[in-house]
Amino acid sequence: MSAESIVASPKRRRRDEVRHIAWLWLGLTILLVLFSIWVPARLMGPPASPTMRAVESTMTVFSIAASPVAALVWAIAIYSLFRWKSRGEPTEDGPPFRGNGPVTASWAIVSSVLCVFLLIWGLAEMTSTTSPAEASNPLVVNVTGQQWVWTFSYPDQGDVESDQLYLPLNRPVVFHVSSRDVIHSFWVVQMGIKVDANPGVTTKTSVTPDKLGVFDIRCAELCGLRHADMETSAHVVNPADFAAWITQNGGHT
Ligand SMILES: [Cu+2]
Repeated sequence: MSAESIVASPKRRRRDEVRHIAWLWLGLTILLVLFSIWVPARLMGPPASPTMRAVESTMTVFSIAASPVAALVWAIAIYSLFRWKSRGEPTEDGPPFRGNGPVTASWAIVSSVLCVFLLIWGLAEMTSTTSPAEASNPLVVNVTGQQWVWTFSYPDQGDVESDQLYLPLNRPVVFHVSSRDVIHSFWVVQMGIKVDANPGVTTKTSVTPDKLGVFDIRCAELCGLRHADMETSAHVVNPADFAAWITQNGGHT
């Protein structure tokens, strides 16, 4: 065996290892991208507002952007687990990342590009989803959290009060959210809105429901023993049915 072939063999082995990890990375990236497209946005049921649609597309885009990064970590971890396993005390350390110029440079560049992209996307989506507050003729609903129920009242409809939320289809709603005791969090799951309910403070959030049906309202802030039971329903109905419901409960439209 010549001197060159003895020197060349660890180099070739290193190249093979890098190639195997690259294939593993590619495979895992494809799997994670498919998962990102199909799973995260569907976990909370069909969207019932433009806000929720924006939230879901953000979840999908962020998951896709994270896929190659997560896949790289998993690929190296899985490969190390099976191929670089050392029985007993390891005799030598691997080559350090710090001294590897191309790796650190590409790591810094890719991370920066990803962060800037996610920041711009996040800010743009945040701006687009907070705009319904300025819409004309919004329906105002006061939301009060207390251990462990939600109460809704309609100040412009004769202070009708209910433990179920009723909303007319396609009309912007502004929620004035508060609490009687501890901190709760008002979360209308399929409408994509969630805001803290603080005692002595009114927080506002808004949404335009654009789908008929019954949706989930939960408390999203641990608030005591029966926090998990602090849930109710949001009923999105036709405007005529909403007016009828208000009248039935002693209010006026
Ligand atoms: Cu709670």
